[in-house]
Amino acid sequence: MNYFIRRPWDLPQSVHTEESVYRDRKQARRDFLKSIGLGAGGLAIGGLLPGCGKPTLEELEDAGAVTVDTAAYPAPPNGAFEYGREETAREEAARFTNFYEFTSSKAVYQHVDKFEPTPWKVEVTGLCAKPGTFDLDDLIKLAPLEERAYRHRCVETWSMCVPWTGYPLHKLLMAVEPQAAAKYVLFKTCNRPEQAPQMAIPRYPWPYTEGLTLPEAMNELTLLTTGIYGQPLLKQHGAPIRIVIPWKYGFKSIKSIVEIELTDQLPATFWNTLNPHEYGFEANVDPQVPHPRWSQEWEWMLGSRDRFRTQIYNGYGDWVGDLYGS
Ligand SMILES: Nc1nc2c(c(=O)[nH]1)N[C@H]1C(S)=C(S)[C@@H](COP(=O)(O)O)O[C@H]1N2
Ligand SMILES: [Mo]
Repeated sequence: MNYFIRRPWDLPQSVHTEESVYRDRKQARRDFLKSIGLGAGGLAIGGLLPGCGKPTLEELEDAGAVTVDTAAYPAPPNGAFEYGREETAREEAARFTNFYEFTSSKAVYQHVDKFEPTPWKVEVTGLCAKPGTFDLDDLIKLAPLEERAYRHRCVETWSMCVPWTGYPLHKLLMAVEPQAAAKYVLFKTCNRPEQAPQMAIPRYPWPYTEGLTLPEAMNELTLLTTGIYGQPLLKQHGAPIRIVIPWKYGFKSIKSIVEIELTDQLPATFWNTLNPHEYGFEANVDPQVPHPRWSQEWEWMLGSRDRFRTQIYNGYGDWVGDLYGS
C-alpha cells in the first residue's frame, strides 16, 4: 500500500503561492460554488480554508494553557538579541504551529486537549559523568531564566520573531559533565499516543527525535526553552520544555522533550528517517541550498506576510560561523 505522509514541507498551496493570487483563487472558488447554487455551503467550505475564521488569542491560550508555576515569568530580556524586524503577534504564532504528534495541520491548538505536560521529567543520559533525571521545577532553577528575541525560520519558508524564555542548554550539559567521547546530543519528544492523536499512527518513526553535534549544543544560542511571550510555553509550542536553535531550520527545534542523550553516534532524526533525501542532519538555514522542491532564497513572516531575503545561518553567523569554518 502507498502512504502519503505529510511532512512540514508538503504545504497547502497558500504557503507557496503569493497571497494575492491565493485570495483570487479563493474568490474564484466561492464564485464557482455560488454559480452552482452552493453559495451558503460554499462559504462553509471557505471557512475551512487557511486564513478564515481566525481563533482569538483567548481561545488559543485556553486551548494550550498548562498549569505550571509562573513565578519566574516574565524573565529579564537579554539585550544581546534583537529581531531586526517586527515581533510576530502572539496569536499568529499560537495558531500556526508545527507539532506532528498532534496533527499534520497547522491548527495544533485544536488537537492538544488530552495532552498533559505536568508533571514532567527530563532524563539526561549517555556519555556523561553525572547522568540524572530532572523534574521540571528543578530544571527551571538550574540557571537563571532570561528572555531572548529570536528569529525562527521554518524549512517551509515561513518565519516568525518571538521572545523565548529559557537558558542556554550548555548550563545543563555542563552540570552533567560530558565525557571526552561524547560527540553528539540526541533529543527525544515524549511518546504518548493516548494524548497525542497522530502518535497512534505507526507509520511515523515515533517518538520525534532530533540531534546536534556537541559543539552546536554547547553554543551560546542553543536555548533550553520553557516560555514564550513572557509566559510558560503553550502546549502547541512544545510545553513544558523544548529546545530552540535559531540558526537551523525549525524542525531541529524539538518540542516537549523527555530525554537528552550524550552519544558518540550520529543521532537518527525523525524527518531524516522518513525522508533521507531531503534535509540532512545539519539543516543550517542557507539561501543558497534549495530544498529539492523549492527555493530557500526568501521567507515570509507569520501574520504580516512580509517577505525577507533568507540570511545564511538565519543571520546568526557572528555567533555560529566558526562552528562551520566560516
Ligand atoms: N516534537 C516535535 N517538535 C517539533 C515539531 C514536531 O512536529 N514535533 N515541528 C518542528 C517544526 S517543523 C517547527 S517549524 C517548529 C515550530 O515551532 P512552533 O510551532 O512553536 O512555531 O517546531 C519543531 N519542533
Ligand atoms: Mo518547520
